[in-house]
Amino acid sequence: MKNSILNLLKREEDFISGQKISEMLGVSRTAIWKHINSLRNEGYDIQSVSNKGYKLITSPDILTLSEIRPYLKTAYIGRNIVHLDTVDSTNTKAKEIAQDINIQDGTVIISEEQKMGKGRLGRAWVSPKHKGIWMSLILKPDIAPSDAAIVTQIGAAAVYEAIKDLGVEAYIKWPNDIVINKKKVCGILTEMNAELSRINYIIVGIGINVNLEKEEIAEEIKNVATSLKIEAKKHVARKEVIATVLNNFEKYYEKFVQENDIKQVIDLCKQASIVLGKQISIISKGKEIPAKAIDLNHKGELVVEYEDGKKESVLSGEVSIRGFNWYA
Ligand code: BT5
Repeated sequence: MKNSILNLLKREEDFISGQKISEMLGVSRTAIWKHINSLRNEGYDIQSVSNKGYKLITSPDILTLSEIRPYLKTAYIGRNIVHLDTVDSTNTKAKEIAQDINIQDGTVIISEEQKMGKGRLGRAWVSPKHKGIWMSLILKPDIAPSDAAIVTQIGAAAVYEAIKDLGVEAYIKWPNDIVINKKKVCGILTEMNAELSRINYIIVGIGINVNLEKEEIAEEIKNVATSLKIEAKKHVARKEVIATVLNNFEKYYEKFVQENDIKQVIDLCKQASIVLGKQISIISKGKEIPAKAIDLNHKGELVVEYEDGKKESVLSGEVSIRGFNWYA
């Protein structure tokens, strides 16, 4: 009911009377008044004038479906949003939710903050309240488990394009980082629950630093992290960025799962790559092996050439890579 009232207020440019809301939605005026107060507590600025009714003045910067929907062009991704004020990790929450086999494909878990955000290999992801986008997509594709890694590249391409729309030049650091001016603005953590030949679900966790000022960046990541606000030099609307990421994501993801076509994504990831053509070190099982990054194949694997001339394609998740002097 609260959402229906909010949608009415959003549609109406002028005041709308309590009487009219009550008739349209079939609720008492006392109930409307209660819902209006609850919306005010969430940060909606709603003016009320006797004999005129209610008028929405401003909406808060929160990432509920009501706020994101006006910008969303997807058929199903993000059409069901679980919005949380706080959580340990949206990926962990998404896994819990995905246990329900009836959960809608494309459900997105979004939290205003994470207390224990996760990076890869047990690393932590710093996720302060209202300052970023911390979300996890639940996907149930009918693809082979061995093809799942490509979904990280789809996520990277989707975020990269959304950042480009802000007029900021970003790069993709294979396999799961987006960097601006050599600092990380986004990380992606893809997790999977599968049997040998069948995927039960994939969770794509996307973390984007949005409205952090330089001095708000946590001490432990100060030298490696940046935010969209720092780079775009302006406040950035999180809801618009989320919608753009989901719109882009669905476009590429559908092409992949329906037509097995990943060309556009790979081309984009190659074009935006900060890794290709560079000397890197492959860090695997505690060992650093120098190599040159030469290509990204159709599976989203990085093709490298070792010093002895041997070539190999490296699976995401299997290794970490570190360039030289990328992070100041
Ligand atoms: C990643 O891991 O980059 C994957 C991050 C995924 C985060 C999202 S948020 C929503 C969803 N729910 C979760 O719990 N996780 C996902 P990795 O490549 O391992 O990088 C981790 C490293 O990035 C850390 O060791 C830090 O050095 C750095 N880091 C941590 N927080 C950061 C931040 N907010 N911005 C930039 N760098 C950060």
